[in-house]
Amino acid sequence: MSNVTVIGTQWGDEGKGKIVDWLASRADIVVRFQGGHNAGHTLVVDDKVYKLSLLPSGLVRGQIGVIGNGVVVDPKALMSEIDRVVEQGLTVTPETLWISETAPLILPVHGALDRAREVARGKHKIGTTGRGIGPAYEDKVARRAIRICDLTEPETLDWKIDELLLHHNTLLAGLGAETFTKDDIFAFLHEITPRLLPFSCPVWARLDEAVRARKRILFEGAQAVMLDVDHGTYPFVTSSNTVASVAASGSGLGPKAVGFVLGIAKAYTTRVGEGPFPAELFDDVGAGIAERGHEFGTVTGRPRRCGWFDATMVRQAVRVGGVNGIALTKLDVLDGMDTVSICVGYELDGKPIERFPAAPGAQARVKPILESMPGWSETTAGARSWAELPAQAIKYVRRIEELTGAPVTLLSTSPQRDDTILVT
Ligand code: 2SA
Ligand code: MG
Repeated sequence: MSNVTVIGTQWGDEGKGKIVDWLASRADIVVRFQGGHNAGHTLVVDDKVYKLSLLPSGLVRGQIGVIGNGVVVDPKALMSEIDRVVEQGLTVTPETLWISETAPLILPVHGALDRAREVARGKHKIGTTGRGIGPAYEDKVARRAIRICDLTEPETLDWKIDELLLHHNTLLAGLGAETFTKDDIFAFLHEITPRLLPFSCPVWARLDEAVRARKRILFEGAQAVMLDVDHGTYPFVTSSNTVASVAASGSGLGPKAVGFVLGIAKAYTTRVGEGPFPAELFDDVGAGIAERGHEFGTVTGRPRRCGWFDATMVRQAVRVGGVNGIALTKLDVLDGMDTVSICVGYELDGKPIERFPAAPGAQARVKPILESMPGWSETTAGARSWAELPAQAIKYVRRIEELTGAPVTLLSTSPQRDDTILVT
């Protein structure tokens, strides 16, 4: 098997964790390349449930886990996540977890600024996870981030903290939020350094060696294409690129490393946070999907908005994300519905359009064009072969393939790892 890059094709929570876990047994190394602890991946292994935010899912199966330079690292969140999984019986050592020495840190100033800004935005709030992701990426691009390697040089930290606080305290004070002192930041860094530094290494060099040794790499995307800072529903997006090409730059490898791109799509659509969602359901049908699908955020526990499968949006994600095949998840949540619908296009101000528009006003105004088909009464939950699926469910999957322009190569029928059908 060549390398595989897994990305979300909707607004996140497509079930990437389970699929990555399923694929992890066929890989040697699992790499996170963007995002931070705003991601939430749930893995169910036998009777154990692992909720991961920052740690690569492969760690659960004993593979090497890598946090690449494209990830923003909250060191305290990382340490408590490590403590939690160690308590559940996993082993996490510098041999099994490699963290890029050039990854930027998320500091308490970032979370404070993220939350203060959301309050200030009022009805225009983005609905962020409040974890400081946006401000940390801003600092990276503005060249003022404190990176893991800086922790080895107290003299560098000294002037970088001054620069950081000059910027952030001005903003925080302007928003009426509490400011930070140099001592606060030093104390925070002092506390985390001894635990964090042993994991720090030149990830790019180790991965390059791994590629040369023909090790198989699985890249684990977080969030999804519609939350991509360039290609998503901007400004209601996260602050990183989430498309497959970033697997290379976010880990320090060349573009060929990306390999097969598997796009994860839920059999319907969900979204947490604010922003446009053309196929959203506001009725009992949507509430039923939310209930049967247990649609609550892994990280913040927020209820997710639910709607029909939006094939137009997934087709767009397939195209900009470079998706070669789709893994369709949670089909069983649609079991027992009389009819199921798919969004096959949009109407903007009374005219049909083929693409999701770029401007926020137009994005909010588009109306879905729905196509309905009979549902299926039989259960698909736990099916392990194509032959076990009801005919109508197969038709639904085939229609999704036609409309999105990508083959469904995997089908997941429950959170359990083995309830996965490889479509050949
Ligand atoms: P942020 O915090 O700056 O990245 O938020 C910006 C937007 O990105 C969305 N976002 C997410 N959407 C779905 N799932 C995410 N992770 C958690 C999960 C969510 C949770 O996997 O369950 O627990 O609430 C995630 N992370 C960021 C966010 O909703 C904003 O729309
Ligand atoms: Mg999630």
